Amino acid sequence: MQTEFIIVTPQFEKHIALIQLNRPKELNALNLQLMGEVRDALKMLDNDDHVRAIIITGNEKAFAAGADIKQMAGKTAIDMLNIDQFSTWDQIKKTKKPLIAAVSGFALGGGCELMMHCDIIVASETARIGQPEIKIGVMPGAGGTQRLTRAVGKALAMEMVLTGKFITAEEALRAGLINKVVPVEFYLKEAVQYAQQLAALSPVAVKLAKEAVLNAFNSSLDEGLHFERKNFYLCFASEDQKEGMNAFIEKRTAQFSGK
Ligand code: DAK
Repeated sequence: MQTEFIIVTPQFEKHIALIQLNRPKELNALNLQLMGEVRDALKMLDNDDHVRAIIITGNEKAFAAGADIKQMAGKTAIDMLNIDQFSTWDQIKKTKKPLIAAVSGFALGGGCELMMHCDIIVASETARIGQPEIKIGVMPGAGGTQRLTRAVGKALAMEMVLTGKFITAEEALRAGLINKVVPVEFYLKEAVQYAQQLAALSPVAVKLAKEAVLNAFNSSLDEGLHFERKNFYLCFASEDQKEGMNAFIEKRTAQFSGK
């Protein structure tokens, strides 16, 4: 895949792919082309049978400092409507395989929103996370008001969205927004460790479980339980279910095939 603003490594490690946002001078500001590249890479990796977990990262200074303000500044509402960035974000949201964010430095605006599209979030102690759109006269547009509120609750979400304040990685961890904070030299390694754990499991069960957890945000408890039940039954259609349970009984490590 030809890319200008991201680096895609489909076999970063066995079964693990890496997408690195790569506009360092602009703190990985998410211009339209970069977002299109992320969308296309995720689609490709989601369809690649060798890949079982995908890490998205930036660099030490920035995961991403938000959508590209310079690209957006002169746009009209109709330009924004016609560009239809939502279709790109909607496609990213459809990724079935587990996404792990390895975050260091700034994760702001669209950067925070991209981070929140990931299923597991590892951050370095230097991470600064926020939805500062209010300071440039707009508001979050890619799910920030919804995903952030569901993750951290009304009080902190209001504070972040209405004042634009950044929070530290430690604060994000305490608020339930992220999974782990590590010293800056380890944030990618830690993300790889999560990916290795996931890659060793049944890809079928991981996908179905991810889908069921995400469904919790869109459904009543009863609807969610019903959905979970269907996915639970579906696990029993896989060879991986037989392999996983037999391996337990035979006291050996399961070898999951994704079938
Ligand atoms: N856009 C464009 N360029 C950016 C940028 C951004 N978001 N963030 C940083 N840069 C550029 C700076 O302009 C500067 O470029 P030069 O001046 O060197 O050419 C370079 O990166 C380094 O930045 P600074 O010199 O400012 O670095 P500092 O360390 O002093 O400050 C900072 C770092 C992150 C605190 C600061 O750069 C900053 O406040 N950046 C803007 C943060 C921000 O407001 N982010 C939210 C943007 S709005 C949607 C989907 C998503 C969105 C909207 C719609 N749809 C689906 C419809 C998302 C919107 C947003 O994210």
